[in-house]
Amino acid sequence: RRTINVALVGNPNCGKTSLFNVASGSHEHVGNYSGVTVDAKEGHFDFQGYHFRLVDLPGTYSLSAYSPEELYVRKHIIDETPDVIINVVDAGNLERNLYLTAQLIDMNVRMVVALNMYDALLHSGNTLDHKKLGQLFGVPIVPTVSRTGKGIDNLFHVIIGLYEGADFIGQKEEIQDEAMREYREWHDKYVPDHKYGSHDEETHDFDGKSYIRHIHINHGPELERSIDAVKEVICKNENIRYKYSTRFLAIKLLENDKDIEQRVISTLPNGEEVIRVRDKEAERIRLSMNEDSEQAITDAKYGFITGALKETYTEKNENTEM
Ligand code: GDP
Ligand code: K
Ligand code: MG
Repeated sequence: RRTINVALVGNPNCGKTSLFNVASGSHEHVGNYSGVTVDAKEGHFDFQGYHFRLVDLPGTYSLSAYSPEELYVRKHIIDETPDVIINVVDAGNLERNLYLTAQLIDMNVRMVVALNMYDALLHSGNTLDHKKLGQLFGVPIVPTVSRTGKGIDNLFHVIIGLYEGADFIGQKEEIQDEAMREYREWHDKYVPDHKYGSHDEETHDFDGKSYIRHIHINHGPELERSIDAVKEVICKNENIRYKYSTRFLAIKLLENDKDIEQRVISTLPNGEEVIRVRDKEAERIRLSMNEDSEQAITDAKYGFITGALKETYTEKNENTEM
């Protein structure tokens, strides 16, 4: 029987542990990891002929290196290489929750969004076109209610599909084209002076399984130019088998991430050169965009999220016709 390794990633209080409990069942063996300061639980269960190993990771708002939780989650994703990541998102707090989603997309991981607290969203009268939001993000989005278990079967069906290689967003040409058409319409409407919509295929050899992301979050022409420049100098090292997505490395370096900086310097033969190119690009961004590259990257991600939500999320009072 095949084992699918799955990790739960999401903001604090979005319902990760509830999802973990309802999926793994309270009778299953649950053991705390030993030797780590942050709390991560592991559970096992069978579904549709597959064995699942599910890890409940600590809650985090970001994947930067600013807290032990953030570093721990990032390290788990890189070192444990889960087959699929469930990004649990609180449907009542989309803008903040989707920031982490945008960072996971940079990492090029196989992922599904569990749109949790869906009961509260329905109850609020606000509406979300989650299929369209999924197209804009290039990630399947499945509504769930962790507290009752609603939607959890759907979620794990999608996970099996992702594991077996079905790319729910990008594989079928017509779906992809439709997604890109909507993406461009959204972009033209809401982002007149930035080009966020991006169709950039990147193959990432993730734990021996090749995986193609069809949609990246485009950070605008200036930043994308810098990301490409840093990526290019990283990719000079032909013999290195990267555990990280090189795009993620480039973005993290432009965010002045000290942990990634250390890794690059200590493991890449041309590490010093990579840092020099990063410094040059960061300076170019500071001059051309009039803000530091870390802030520019954050702003670009929030710009993308805001635009995507304008297109898909409607407050109750906007729905009411008078
Ligand atoms: P975690 O911090 O991400 O692990 O979140 P928890 O699983 O501890 O859940 C935080 C709170 O949200 C708890 O009070 C849960 O009962 C509640 N909760 C979790 N999932 C749902 C859901 O889908 N709908 C509603 N209404 N509440 C939920
Ligand atoms: K909690
Ligand atoms: Mg929890």
